[in-house]
Amino acid sequence: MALVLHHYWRSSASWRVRWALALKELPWQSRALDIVKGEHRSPEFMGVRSPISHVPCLEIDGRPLTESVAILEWLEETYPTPALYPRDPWMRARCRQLVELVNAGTQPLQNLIVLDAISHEPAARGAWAARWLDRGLTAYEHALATIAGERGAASSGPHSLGAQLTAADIFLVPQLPNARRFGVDMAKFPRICEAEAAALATEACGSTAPEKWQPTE
Ligand SMILES: N[C@@H](CCC(=O)N[C@@H](CS)C(=O)NCC(=O)O)C(=O)O
Repeated sequence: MALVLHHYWRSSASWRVRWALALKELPWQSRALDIVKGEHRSPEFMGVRSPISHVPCLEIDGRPLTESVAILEWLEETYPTPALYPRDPWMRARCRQLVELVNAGTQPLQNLIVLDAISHEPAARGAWAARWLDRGLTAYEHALATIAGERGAASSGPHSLGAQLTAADIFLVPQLPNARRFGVDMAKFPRICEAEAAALATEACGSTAPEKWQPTE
């Protein structure tokens, strides 16, 4: 199967997909776009690959698929091991809840197109992004405490859902450089920081991090 990923090095949603591909050990071709330069708004990209002009887009044997949740679920169903979602239905639901806290409840509010609509003044953009990142991470930290209570304190951590890295971590961790960049006080989120440290230490994560994909010029 030929996999071609259209992505931007600093896009959190792009990092999710690079990471899932690495975990599944799938080879893929890279098509880098610079969304700060507006390359994702070209008629060719919007017309054929991503009508909403978002990265990432994974082309699967020439068929373009956007939305990182849909991409991860397709990868999971097509290449089930190693698993990105827990098998237990309740923990699977919890995993999807954490995924959506980031995907629907946090990331869209600090997206480039939203910041452009809010203000072109850096301080105002930063305050807006920090506000919604702080809200989303507060909810995520709270959810981790609830889940740990359900599972028993002994089984909590180091990852979001316990011993195994899951899709929840793959959505959470790429959001955190943005939170720091916009000045969110990460000391308020000890479990999130623990999950981040554990995820960053995994082999598959390393090659997929933004700095590995940052253009040299
Ligand atoms: N829900 C989408 C979000 C995609 C998204 O928002 N991508 C951002 C980069 S992280 C983007 O392309 N932004 C372009 C813009 O704001 O103009 C997904 O998970 O794939």
